[in-house]
Order: sequence, then C-alpha cells, then structure tokens
Amino acid sequence: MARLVLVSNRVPSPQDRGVKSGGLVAALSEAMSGGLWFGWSGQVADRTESKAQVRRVRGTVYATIDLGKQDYDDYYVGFANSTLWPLLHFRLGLMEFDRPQYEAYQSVNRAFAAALVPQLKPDDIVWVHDYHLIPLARELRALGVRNKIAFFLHVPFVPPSVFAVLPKGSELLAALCDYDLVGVQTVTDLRNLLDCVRELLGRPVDDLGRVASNGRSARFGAFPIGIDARSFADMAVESAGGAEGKRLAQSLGGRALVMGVDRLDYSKGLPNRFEGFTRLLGRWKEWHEKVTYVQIAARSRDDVPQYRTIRRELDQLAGRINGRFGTIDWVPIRYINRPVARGTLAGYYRHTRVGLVTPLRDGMNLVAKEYVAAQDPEDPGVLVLSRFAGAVHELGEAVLVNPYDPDEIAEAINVALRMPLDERRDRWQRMWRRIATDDAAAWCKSFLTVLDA
Ligand code: GDG
Repeated sequence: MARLVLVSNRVPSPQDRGVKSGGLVAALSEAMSGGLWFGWSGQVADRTESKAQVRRVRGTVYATIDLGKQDYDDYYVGFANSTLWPLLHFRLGLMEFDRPQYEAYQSVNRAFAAALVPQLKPDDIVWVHDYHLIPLARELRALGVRNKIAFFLHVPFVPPSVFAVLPKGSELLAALCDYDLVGVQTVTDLRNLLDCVRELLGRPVDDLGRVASNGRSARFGAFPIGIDARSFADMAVESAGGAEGKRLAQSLGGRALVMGVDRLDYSKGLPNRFEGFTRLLGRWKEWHEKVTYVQIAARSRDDVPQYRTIRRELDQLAGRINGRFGTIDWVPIRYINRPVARGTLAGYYRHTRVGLVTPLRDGMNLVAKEYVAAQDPEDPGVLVLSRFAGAVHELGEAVLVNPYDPDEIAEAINVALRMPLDERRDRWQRMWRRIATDDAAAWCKSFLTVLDA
C-alpha cells in the first residue's frame, strides 16, 4: 500500500494529540499510521527553514519547519488569515489585500515544497490540507514531483461574484487545477468552486467534475468530513460520569444547560448568539434562573487584529448580560476563553440540553456532529444549528436558524428547551445514524478511493 503523506499548515505536536487537538487530527490519525505528516512546527524563527526536522513517534514520521517572523506575519497572519479566511467566509468587509503578503504566501509554499521533496518516496500519495497551501501542488510539480497529489479545503468556497474581488484569484484557481483531486465539504462549495473555474478561469468542466490542466486532469468533488462518532460517544459516556462531568452537573443546580463550543473566531457568530440568548431571557421570563449558558471559546489567531476586536466585543457582551439578568446565585452566561480537554468536552456535551452551533458561515462544523454523538439515546439534547454551516446538509433534523437573526436564535432555544422527549429522540436517531455511518474513516476512505481511481 502506498504511504500517505499529509501536509497541513500546522503539524500538531505528537504530545498534544487528543488533548488540545480538534477534529481534523482525530479524523486523520487512523489513516496516518505508518505515514508522514509535514508542515509548520508552530515555531517562529529568524528565517523560514529550508530543511525539515524529522521525528518518528509511534509509527508516524513528523517532518516540520519553523517559519521566519516575516513569513509568519505575511503568509500566515496576512494572506492566509486576513485575506483568504475572510474572503472564503463571505466577509469581504474584513478582507485585506497586500501584494507583498501574497508574494510571501507563494514563497512559503515554495519553501514547503523544497523542504518536502527530500522526504518523498516515488509511490507516496501526498494529501494537502486547507487554504494556506493552495499553490503547493504547482510548486511540487515544478520540482519534478510525479506523485499523486490531492487537496482538501476545510472552509467554504464562495461563488464567482465574491471570489472575483480577490486580486490574483485566477492564479489560485489555476493552482488548484494542478492537483489530481480537489475535495471540498459540500455540494454547494463544489458548485461555487466549479463556477469560478468556468467563469473566472475560463476552463471547461466535464460531467465528472474534471478540468484539463497541463496535459493532466484535475478532478473536483464534495467529501463532507466526518468524526469518529462511536469513539466520541464512548468518551462522552465515560467523561459525563467522571469528576469534571459531575462537577459541571452539580454546579448547574438542576438548571437546563445551553452550551456552545467554538474557536474564538468571527465566523462562528458568537455576538449574535450572545444577543440571541439575551432576547430569550428578555422575552420568556420563565427561563430566568432556570437556564445556564456555557460558552467555551478558546482564543485563536491572536495576532490577527480582527480576532482581538471580537474578543473585546464578547467580553463586553458577556459582562452586560450577566449584569442585567444575573442574581446572587445565578450567572446566566459562563464564558470561558481557555481550551478544555477533548474528553472533558465530550462529557459536558452529554449534560447539555441545547447545543448551540450558529456560525455565520462554516465549512462543516465538527462541534455539531460531536454534540449529536455525545447524547444519551434515551434522553438526547437538541441541536440548534445554523443554516450556513456545512453540517446542515447532514443534520437537517436540528432546529435550524438564520444566525444573523438573534430573535430567531432566541425562538430556537425556546423551542429546543420545550421539545418533548419523543420528538427529541426521533430527531436525534436520524442524525446519529448518518454521522455514525459517514464517519471520519469513511470520509478518508471515500476521498482516497476517488484519488486512486
Ligand atoms: C475547520 C473549518 C471544519 C474547540 N474548542 C475546543 C476544542 N475544539 C474542537 C472541537 C472540534 C474542533 O475543535 C473545531 O472544529 P470545527 O469544525 O468546529 O471548526 P474549525 O476549527 O473552524 O475547523 C470547519 C473543520 O475545519 C474540519 O474540516 O468543520 O468548518 O472551519 O473538533 O471539538 N477541542 C478541545 N478543546 C477546546 O476548547 N480539546
């Protein structure tokens, strides 16, 4: 069997796996045994390294390079997270564009390619992840790499009218065509991306989603990412009855728990969600002192100015809501900015009556799937889900909301809190069956099978 070489902007440190890491690492761990994981170490140095540091841990080889400070600023904070991230989440007002940053994005991809090539064997399959590394196949091909190279985009893709605002956008579309296979999360993303290829790049796409490019053919497809639902469910059972699970349950004093778990990111719709909870309390007084909302939002991308702005906004909102509604022994919102261990989170979800997942836009949103997986089949909680999360394609039995409307969020929480047991079970079973079948392993397998074909 060919060896799998995974390339992502950030390579998780082997010690962090399962503790700090999120869904992607969990999803890929199984496929990675015996493979190579290549990318940025997470360390910033004087200059971007040209040679990878290689370590073998439990059968997986980790090859990483440090990024130079200027590259970190221009490639990572700059083009990746201040241009592509807002653009691909439909936030043109937050998008910045700066040519030197775009050039750094290209040159870091070139440096990744140069440091990766000495690690490659002729039969390796190279699987590149996410928006940081769109030009990587082109750079690898330029260095003579003949291996199969595939790409998966974890974030949404926008329609041509939006993508057209990105200067040099056609170069990135052309670079995508240098892969053998390009996967996106949903059929909507696929349609948007192929419309861009046709309309902005002027290349035809055949019925199988193939685009001819430099004598080869790139195939495009939708591969919705899954989670390891069964092991997450087991973890939730164990952890809900453990010390942290009990501590949470006791602290609630019988109140219903509403919970959100997100990276602190403006795409996750947190201010609207806080406002939605405020309107719930403003409109249905019977929930006063009966409901507690826990929001876990671990800080991320602190070096990007927009992330500091949203953090300040949420600090203020949480304070204002608690000041307005709180009583001597009831804090309406418990707002936590530190990451929580994955197992502990699973147990928390199981104690949660209403899981709030209301991003303004999200490629998939794994928290939605994890919340469903963690529920007690006999007495499941209710998922409130944004219509603009990729997960909505598979989790249509959630209570769906437009996350731009805080009143709709309030109504959805109210409906969820009152939902009868029969209806909760029925909705949950349908969602569970889907996520248990279309799990992380199935996702990997379907992607690699198409690549192999
Ligand atoms: C990108 C796309 C797509 C969160 N807080 C903690 C913690 N998490 C874990 C969650 C989940 C993961 O992080 C977050 O995944 P999401 O899918 O919700 O969101 P992004 O980070 O934006 O991921 C997204 C995903 O890639 C996969 O393709 O679904 O659309 O944006 O697993 O549980 N984990 C721990 N502590 C925390 O405090 N341990």
